Amino acid sequence: MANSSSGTIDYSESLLVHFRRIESLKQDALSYPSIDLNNRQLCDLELLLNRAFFPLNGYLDRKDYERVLEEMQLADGTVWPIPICLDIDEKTAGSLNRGDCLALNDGEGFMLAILTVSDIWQPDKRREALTVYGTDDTDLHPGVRRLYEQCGSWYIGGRLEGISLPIHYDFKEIRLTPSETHKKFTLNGWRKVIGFHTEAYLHCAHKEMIQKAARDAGGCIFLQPVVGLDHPGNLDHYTHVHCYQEIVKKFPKNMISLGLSPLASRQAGPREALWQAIIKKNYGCSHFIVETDHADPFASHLDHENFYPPHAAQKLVREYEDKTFIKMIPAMKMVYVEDQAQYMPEQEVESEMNVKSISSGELKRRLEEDLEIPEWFSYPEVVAELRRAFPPRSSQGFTVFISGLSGSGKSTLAKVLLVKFLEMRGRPVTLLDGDIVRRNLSSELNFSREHRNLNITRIGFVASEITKNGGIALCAPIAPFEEPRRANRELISRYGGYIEVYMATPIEVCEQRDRKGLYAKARAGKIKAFTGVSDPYTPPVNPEITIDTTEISPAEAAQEVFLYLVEQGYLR
Ligand code: PPS
Repeated sequence: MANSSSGTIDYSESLLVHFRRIESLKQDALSYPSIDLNNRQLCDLELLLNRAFFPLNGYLDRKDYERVLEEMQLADGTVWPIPICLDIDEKTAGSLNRGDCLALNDGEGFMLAILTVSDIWQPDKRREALTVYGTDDTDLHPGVRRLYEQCGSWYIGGRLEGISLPIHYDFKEIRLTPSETHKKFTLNGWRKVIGFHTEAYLHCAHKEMIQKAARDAGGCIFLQPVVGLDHPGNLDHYTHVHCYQEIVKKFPKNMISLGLSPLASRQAGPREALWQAIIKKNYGCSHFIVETDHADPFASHLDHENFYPPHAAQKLVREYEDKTFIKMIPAMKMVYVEDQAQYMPEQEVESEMNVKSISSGELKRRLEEDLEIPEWFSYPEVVAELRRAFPPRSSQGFTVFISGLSGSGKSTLAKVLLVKFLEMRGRPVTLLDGDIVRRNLSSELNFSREHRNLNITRIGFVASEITKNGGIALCAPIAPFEEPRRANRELISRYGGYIEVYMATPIEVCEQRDRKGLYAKARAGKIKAFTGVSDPYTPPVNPEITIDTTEISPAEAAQEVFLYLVEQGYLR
């Protein structure tokens, strides 16, 4: 910013200087190596560039990283509980040196920032897992699983120079940066602002709880839901934001502001809550509502115990209030008291009062079965959004994933089902038989474990798109390994039904049939790594349906699948 001779600040000149600098950065960057960031990394980069991660001005170097792990502070003593480093693969690490510049791009190769590398090192992931998450067991904690399985094995630290914030085309008006929220709060005359962070759908009880917290603290509310990690075509994302937009309308005027946050959650419980508190402070909040099970990987999972002890997150955020300068407000559970037709804090409920609630599992069931959702529980506008996004099972798409040995009856079953579904004319149907896929989608793949898994992941991706758009995907590959089957289940069940059918026909029967003569060739050593003969087949862990076609006809096998689909509400 320059001072003109009249003593006033000349903003136009300052902007010009800024744009010139960006242009020259971009020019220089043409000679730098570059990497395209994944969604997770883009979230971190956006919050580094927009200063939500203040005081960080880039990725942690090794000294800061070590201190963050051990003491939850940077090398200079500033509180910072979560390591923010750029993870890269070994090859990229080998090509970089300290002092090098690296261009950071989005998924389309659009340049967003220049990183001047100050440190490159191989982190001890076990230590990071133990200190940040409290365990190094990948089965116990999804954050640890992500660290081990999805993050590169090398880290780089260094200063960032921003060229552009990641580009978003959706909900631009509520993607507020910290400087924009500060400005908004000041213009509204808000001095006390209560930050509320969420990833969940909000209903009446949440609204009552947030409003009560604001009233008690004498402040206004900054509702900051998390968005950003989902596939851009994921309907869930839009439903979430539309629901938040509806719920905001239920608060008194000029009391609440909505801003989306591209935070890549670590699900690290207390540490994450403290991190979020610092971020909320950077957005201009004076208070922060912390849940009993804040950032727990299993928060609101009815069928899974929480990983962190209850209230641990609240305790930690409170302990650090003097250093973070943001006050912790414990989230209060509100329940609906029928006799009084109103919500009240759970701790104030007396034994003779009739309390009502609907769990998230029950809400899901009511949506799936098209049942009533009462107005005391949620607002009609929110329910309408949810009904649009989660239609009853009878109009959802689904995938029937048939896995089993060659000759076990997969293709025959898939073909009978195809004909039956086409006859019914309810939903569009697509057959992804092993042979068809190998010819059209995976022609370059061989039968190594890696290529088989890639083949199954591709099938899963196509099936997820079909399911998302309300169709039926019939998949019939051998799919001999559990990991890609599990990944497909996770991906597809987000969009509709996933029905795994295990063809348990014994190998002796398959081999006896040997319609393609492949078993004979495999036994003679003419086909290498043939499933069941010289390559393993791991049966599915928890299939919805198991069928042995030794004694039953294809029509009977198809009938079993039909009965299951009717019983589960996918077919009427
Ligand atoms: S996988 O493992 O799921 O990727 O296999 P898939 O894509 O279903 O392909 C299986 C069909 O390929 C033929 N074939 C082999 N199968 C198993 N192992 C080896 N080495 C192999 N080589 C070729 C075989 O005809 C399979 O078809 P189906 O319909 O199962 O008999």
